[in-house]
Amino acid sequence: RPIGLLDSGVGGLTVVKKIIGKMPHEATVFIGDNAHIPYGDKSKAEIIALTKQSVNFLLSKNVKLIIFACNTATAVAMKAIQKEIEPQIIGVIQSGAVAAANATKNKNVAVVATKMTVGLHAYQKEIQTRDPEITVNELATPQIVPLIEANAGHQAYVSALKKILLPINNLNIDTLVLGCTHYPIIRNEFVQCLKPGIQIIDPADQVANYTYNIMKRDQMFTDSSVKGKHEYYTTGDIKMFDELGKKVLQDQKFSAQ
Ligand code: DGN
Repeated sequence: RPIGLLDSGVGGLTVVKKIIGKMPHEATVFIGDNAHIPYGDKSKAEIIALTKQSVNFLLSKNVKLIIFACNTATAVAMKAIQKEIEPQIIGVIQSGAVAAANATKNKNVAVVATKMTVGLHAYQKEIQTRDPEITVNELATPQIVPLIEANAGHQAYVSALKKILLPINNLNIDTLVLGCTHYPIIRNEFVQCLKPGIQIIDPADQVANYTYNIMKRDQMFTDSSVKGKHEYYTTGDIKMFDELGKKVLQDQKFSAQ
């Protein structure tokens, strides 16, 4: 049985990449709800309803585990939906918070994410549960996802990030969490626009380790003599999804459905 992953768009593919890297024998099914991007500006009820649709799609694919490869869906819908379904759901926020709490030396962290994730203080709560002394500066950056979904290109990303990251560069932080799964796609541009010395946390690294540990504990691994198959679905424009998917996964065999 495959591992299921969902996102509101192509951002979740950054998590798929880490999962495949960590567990190459596992099959995966990904659904990107590109028709309804961005989730970050929608109401809670809308986000829950849309996330449920993607979950039902993944359940129809007989997945053994579901990863919410979307911070917004994790913050809003994970707890409610977990109560209704059998397979375990793994979100990205808890993992990102653990990684950030472990990484910061000066106990001053920033998080960039969608309006919804920031409005719910999802990262602040999780990070401060681990260490109440850590200051968590949260910044909503809704400008970035539409640029990435439109494949806007290096120059567009750099000029947007230069403005967006100004307040972050003026804080005395040593750690920045990419609290939206789209952002690692333009990690190089983040590095270029951030003050030197600030370390970047991609929660997906920790998500892959966490998922591996859960699957080991519950003996959920598949036969390691076969290489996993990967399926990619979108509710939106297949051509665009295919183009971006090939770029994110650097896989010429990537094929959207
Ligand atoms: N990729 C989603 C997240 O991690 O929150 C957000 C994308 C969006 O809907 N704006």
